[in-house]
Amino acid sequence: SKSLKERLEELIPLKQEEIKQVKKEHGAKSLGNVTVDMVYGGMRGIKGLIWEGSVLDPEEGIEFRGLTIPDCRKRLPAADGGEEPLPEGLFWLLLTGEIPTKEQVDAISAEWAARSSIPSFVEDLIDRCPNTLHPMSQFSLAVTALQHDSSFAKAYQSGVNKSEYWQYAYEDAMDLISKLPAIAGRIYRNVYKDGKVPSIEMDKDYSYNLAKILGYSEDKDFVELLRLYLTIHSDHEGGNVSAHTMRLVGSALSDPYISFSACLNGLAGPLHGLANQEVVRWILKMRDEIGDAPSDETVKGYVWKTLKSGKVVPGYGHAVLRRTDPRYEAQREFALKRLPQDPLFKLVSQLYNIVPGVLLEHGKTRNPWPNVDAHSGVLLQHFGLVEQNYYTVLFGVSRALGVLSQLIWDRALGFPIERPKSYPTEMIRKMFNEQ
Ligand code: AMX
Repeated sequence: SKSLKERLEELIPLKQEEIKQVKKEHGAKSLGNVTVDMVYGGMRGIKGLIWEGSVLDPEEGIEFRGLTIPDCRKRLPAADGGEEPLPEGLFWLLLTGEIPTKEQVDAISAEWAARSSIPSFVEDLIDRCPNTLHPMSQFSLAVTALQHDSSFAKAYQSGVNKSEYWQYAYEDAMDLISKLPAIAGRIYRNVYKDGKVPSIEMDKDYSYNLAKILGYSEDKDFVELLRLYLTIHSDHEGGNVSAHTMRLVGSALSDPYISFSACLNGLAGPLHGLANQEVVRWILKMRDEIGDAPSDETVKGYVWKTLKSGKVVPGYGHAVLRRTDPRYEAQREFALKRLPQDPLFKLVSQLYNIVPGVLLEHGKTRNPWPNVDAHSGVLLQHFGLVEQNYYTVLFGVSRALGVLSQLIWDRALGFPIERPKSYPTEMIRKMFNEQ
């Protein structure tokens, strides 16, 4: 059967042709009106990006190339003896729009394992970071340093033809994804353990190897959790901070490493990926204050206290979604099946019953339902991965699959440098006062 790159090579001219047609037929049509409120409001609702891998419907949630999360859990290949989808398969799906065979997925696992080693200077760089430097900063710094070996940057310098850019972006993307477990694992071992980093096994899948390097591969349920986790955090269409940053920086033909490093810096913000760390911190604080079997009334009081002190309830709300995040639901199903008695999971479930009502009563939040981050940390806690500051690193490993697959397409489709128009407030006033 075909390799991923071979399949992509066949698909690219078809997509290029499709886009040519779409532009010819619909190029001059409007996608909607842009109001002044939208421009002041973080561009919410402005339809301004093309993103092939996934679409986020406010009511249905995320679809990866038309597949919902329950579809992916049913249809993407699982590991031998496992149930959850292998993220390798999701990467194939995101890139091609096609569901791979188990054989094709196994080939990706083997390729990622084979490309997994990192240069010794990057190891040294990570080892020299003080333990007090946030794991996300170490992550971003190490990814930037990997740029040393970027084939895209080298090809650009040597004057390669535009039509070949995607091939170098592809090689960098594959290398970068392959090296993330070694980087993420080293950071974890340095900051929280004795700094000894186990080696990757060439005949194992990506999630197993990441679990191994972190020190949790003996627990089969943890490995399964990681497969699910890496699948569901991968992509959330193009406008979220991490994805859009990747696209924007890449549009300057910055190579995949430095583009992804920028993406990670965006993911490290507390309103975005860092929310998973904030959620656990907030729940543990709640437990310290009101105990681990609080009444609903006491929990309600704690939620109100957070809101009244001018803080957000982490893990709730979303810029686009208007329902419980299907990524939350998938994790809840996992917990109900494998850790129903876990005391922190019980608190998470209790919050699920209480927080939406409080947020509705509070009346500000457009979406009172939980997002992906309301659940992920508690699952990791259950398996002993209790270091909250580390959680966003795992989110980042997963996000690489989504944003790098799109970056390959960006280069294949020859997308231009991004450059939206901006105005100062004074010009907005003049524009309309003079009418
Ligand atoms: N708790 C309290 N207030 C909230 C809230 C929450 N969970 N979610 C939204 N609000 C408030 C906003 O702060 C805003 O208040 P303001 O008018 O005083 O500025 C108001 O409700 C309206 O906001 P919105 O339109 O509902 O949301 P948004 O699109 O501006 O922001 C998000 C979306 C996710 C940043 C916001 O819901 C939030 O801060 N949630 C908590 C942090 C979080 O869980 N982030 C993770 C999101 C998922 C991800 O990216 N990983």
